[in-house]
Amino acid sequence: MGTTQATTYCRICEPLCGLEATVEDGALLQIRSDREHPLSKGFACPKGIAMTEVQNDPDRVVHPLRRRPDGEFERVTWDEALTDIAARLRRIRSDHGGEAIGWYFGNPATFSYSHPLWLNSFMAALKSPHLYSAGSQDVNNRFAASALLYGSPALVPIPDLKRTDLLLMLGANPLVSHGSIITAPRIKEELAAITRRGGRVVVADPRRTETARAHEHLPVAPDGDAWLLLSLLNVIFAEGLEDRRDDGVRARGTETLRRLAAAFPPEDTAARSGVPAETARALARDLAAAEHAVVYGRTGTCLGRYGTLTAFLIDAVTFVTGNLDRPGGGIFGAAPLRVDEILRLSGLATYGRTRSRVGGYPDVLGTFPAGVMAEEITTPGPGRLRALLVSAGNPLRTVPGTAALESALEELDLLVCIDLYVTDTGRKADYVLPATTFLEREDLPLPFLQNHLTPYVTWTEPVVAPRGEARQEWEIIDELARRMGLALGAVGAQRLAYRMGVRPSPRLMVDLLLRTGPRGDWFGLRRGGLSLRKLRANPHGIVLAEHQRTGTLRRRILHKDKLVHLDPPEIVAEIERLAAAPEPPPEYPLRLIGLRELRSHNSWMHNAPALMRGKRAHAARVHPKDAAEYGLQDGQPCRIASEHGTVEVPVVVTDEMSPGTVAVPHGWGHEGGGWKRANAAGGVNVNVLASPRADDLEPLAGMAHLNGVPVAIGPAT
Ligand SMILES: Nc1nc2c(c(=O)[nH]1)N[C@H]1C(S)=C(S)[C@@H](COP(=O)(O)OP(=O)(O)OC[C@H]3O[C@@H](n4cnc5c(=O)[nH]c(N)nc54)[C@H](O)[C@@H]3O)O[C@H]1N2
Ligand SMILES: Nc1nc2c(c(=O)[nH]1)N[C@H]1C(S)=C(S)[C@@H](COP(=O)(O)OP(=O)(O)OC[C@H]3O[C@@H](n4cnc5c(=O)[nH]c(N)nc54)[C@H](O)[C@@H]3O)O[C@H]1N2
Ligand code: SF4
Ligand SMILES: [Mo]
Repeated sequence: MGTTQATTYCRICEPLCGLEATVEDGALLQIRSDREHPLSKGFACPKGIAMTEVQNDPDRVVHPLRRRPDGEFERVTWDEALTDIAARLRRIRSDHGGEAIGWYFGNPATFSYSHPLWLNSFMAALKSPHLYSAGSQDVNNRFAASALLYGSPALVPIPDLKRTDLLLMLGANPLVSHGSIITAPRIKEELAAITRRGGRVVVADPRRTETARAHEHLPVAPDGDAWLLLSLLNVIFAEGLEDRRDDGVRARGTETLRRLAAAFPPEDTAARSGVPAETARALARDLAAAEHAVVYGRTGTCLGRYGTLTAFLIDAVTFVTGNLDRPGGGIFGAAPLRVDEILRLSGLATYGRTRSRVGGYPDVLGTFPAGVMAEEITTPGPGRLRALLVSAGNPLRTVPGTAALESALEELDLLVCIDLYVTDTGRKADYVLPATTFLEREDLPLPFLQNHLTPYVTWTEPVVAPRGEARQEWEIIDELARRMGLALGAVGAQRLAYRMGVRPSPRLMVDLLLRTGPRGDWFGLRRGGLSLRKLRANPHGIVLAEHQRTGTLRRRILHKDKLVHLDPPEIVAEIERLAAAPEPPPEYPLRLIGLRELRSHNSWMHNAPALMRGKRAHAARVHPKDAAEYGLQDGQPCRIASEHGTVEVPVVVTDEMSPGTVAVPHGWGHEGGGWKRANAAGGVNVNVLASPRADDLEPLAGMAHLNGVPVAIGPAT
């Protein structure tokens, strides 16, 4: 067969960097960055390069596995696995209804265009509300805030880095994460360019991160962002600094917001936000005065107690300073496919249409918070969750309250994991089904198209054949549905096709959507328009324009009055809850936050040798003052206790931390059934410290409380 080269793109994180794969005799030999990719231009990070080692990992699951009573896994055929799983699901469905069957999909699922579509169809066909995802540990608050502000959870602004003069970035570390809810390969350079042209990047973070070091660091208290943002609004309103141009999108409720913000002068919020009053005042004035300014927040602002409120306030500051939907501000990207339209028509763009049985949380894009899963399994009554499918996720390392979830999973009648490995979660499963890697499947970056800083579209074919018997998720779901007698169809056309006995492939659907989209070729009616064929002829992708269009928000808002809503009652209630927030318990005087590392990716890349070189070890970071006060020494094990659990992990003493704050990366402490190197890497699972309680989630989006967790520290015993 010889050696061939194939162009593709990385689907580990959001920049979607271009990759070149070398394939020898049908197997992946090497991955390099794609120099001809118009946006990543030869950049790829160590994780993307190390994907070769995941692809070829001897520990990978490449055949269906069934767990034996002794806990060991044995190889079975696809037919045996699917026949038994379908029969058990059918039985559960006839005894308890489709609502007894649930699905948790993890982060990598969203990087596949076909996987989410098919699993949504599957769950819709079952009429089951038990859909969970990594979103409640990540970004659902952002979607909820957009639903409240714009009437659509899918309208999420991205910071226009290429044209802004002042970026206030809260709780994000793009020099390590490479950017999230924005697709901008080479984001480090985009940020550097802001300062190079005389602008500023202010990084609000309790830790002096890699990004903060490269720019202006504004130390903040964990979970203090809502206080800070309200005080910025306070100053802007009190000093009459609002933007008064009337040519842009308009809002309702400004007076209510002004009244609410009046109670949060910077002098009063400083103790909670960690930002001195004078600094907050100056920042508010600078944001108002800048020609182009934007506020952007990511996971550091999502995983606290007030995630939806914080996301709402982020856009509110961008709006009142006249920067929403304007160049250099918060802009709303568009995809060359009608993504928001598709979501809306297929009934997937929901917020609060239904409520969870346990906890009563509103759905976000049809999903409930993963933090209620454990109690949904253990709480008797109609709608009790009895069977769970997990695809591309490892909830026993990523969802809060691991111990409770782990014992709840034992109570299930059936647990099936679709993954690349027998993970920490997979080890508990009745079946582990082998999924293809992204290198083994075709793709289009569907949910990320509208997040591109530079409008762009690409398509990739698989670069290698699936190893062993690995299958794509949509194929597995399709086959399972067939054996269960379910007609899939999240999108109307798909449902119709199924009824007529046609099983449309995702490829066919995407070609249709591309060709009939805003830039489509309309089957030849528009010359040079997009089609799958055109994308296939351009393997490095196609840049569609220099910038995303602005001035489109009014048309896209789904509130009937076409106004931005600055006074939703949910937000008014959250501000009242914030104002009444109790002081944290004195027994747990420190705050635990997360930390992402360049060579880790959530919980799933610790088995790649290239990423684990140099005796990498898990550690907690604390400030020298705290180390001295609590008797900790650099390199020595320390004990971290919360109300919910305890871990012991070596400590790194560093003044990059704010005093009173402890940072511990998540996704370590493996005890998977397959990945030996990951297991041997040691470390601890920090999510045992997070609350397992279903009533302990953020009320508006069910966000897990993973940042700002009250903890106590001391030497390990
Ligand atoms: N304490 C704390 N917890 C956190 C966070 C935090 O900051 N702090 N961050 C949260 C965030 S933002 C996220 S996104 C979540 C992630 O949470 P999860 O998505 O639950 O977990 P991952 O570690 O991303 O695991 C992904 C799994 O998918 C598998 N996989 C990879 N590619 C594929 C594929 O193509 N198909 C299939 N079927 N499987 C695949 C991997 O082997 C791995 O087992 O963690 C959250 N948890
Ligand atoms: N190398 C690598 N890259 C990744 C990932 C990975 O695991 N490894 N994960 C990917 C995923 S799934 C996601 S969602 C993105 C996340 O992308 P980012 O959100 O940019 O990544 P984080 O490094 O988690 O940045 C969060 C920052 O918030 C800070 N922080 C914590 N609490 C608070 C707070 O209360 N207020 C403020 N203002 N800051 C706070 C933390 O110190 C941290 O620096 O990264 C993606 N990219
Ligand atoms: S930054 Fe790294 S992991 Fe993320 S898309 Fe690019 S190469 Fe892949
Ligand atoms: Mo994430």
